[in-house]
Amino acid sequence: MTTLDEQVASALVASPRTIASEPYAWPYDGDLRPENTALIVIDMQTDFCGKGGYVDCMGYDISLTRAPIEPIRALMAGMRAKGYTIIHTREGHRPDLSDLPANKRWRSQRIGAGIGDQGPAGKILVRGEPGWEIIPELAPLPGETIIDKPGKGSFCATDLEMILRLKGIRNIVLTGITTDVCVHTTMREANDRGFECLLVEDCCGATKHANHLAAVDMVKMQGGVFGAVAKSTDLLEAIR
Ligand code: C5J
Repeated sequence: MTTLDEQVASALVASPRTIASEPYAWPYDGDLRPENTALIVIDMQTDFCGKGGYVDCMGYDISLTRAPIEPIRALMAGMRAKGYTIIHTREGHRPDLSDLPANKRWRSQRIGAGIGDQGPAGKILVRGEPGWEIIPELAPLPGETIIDKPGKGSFCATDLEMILRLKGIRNIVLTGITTDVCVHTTMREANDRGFECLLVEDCCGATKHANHLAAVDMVKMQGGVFGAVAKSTDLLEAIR
């Protein structure tokens, strides 16, 4: 009589499941299953990729942060269909701004998009405001976890780690915006906690394309210092 763990281990030795990624075939041990892998979709909110949101108010080109919408939609549909855990995050602050550090507010005011101030999409980066909502194209399904975070990393001041551990998740697929800020911070936090991370490059975007490219490149250094990088089509192919 073998245990479930032993059966999984021998199935992995017989046929490991990895995807075409750089700098190594991910996950490192070939243990890619819906039961142990989550897709995290980071901050696909109007404030980051919609007209009148935070990024738009700062004067950045939102076509860069909108570029990953369609690839994320396709990846999310494919992973949902196979039973993978889907988690969404939203960056935002309490309406009374009690969780907004003064320096974060000051910096945003300097660039003309004060967090907590009224903008075309409501109060900027404030929970419950129109700009803070996840865009309709990528709306969570009922029952999917949504993590509300006051900072850039999804593990800071949230229950994300507890939820992942209780679900038995050890592989994390990262998508969303922005590659160099919230996606990277979350990937670093997850990697330091021992999660096996994959950045899906066409499912991310930054406010400056060169920063997106640099952030992708950083992951691949030192043999995959934060994990690996793949394209969504290769991930979809692997889980087909
Ligand atoms: C930023 C984010 N860039 N979601 N937030 O402030 O990356």
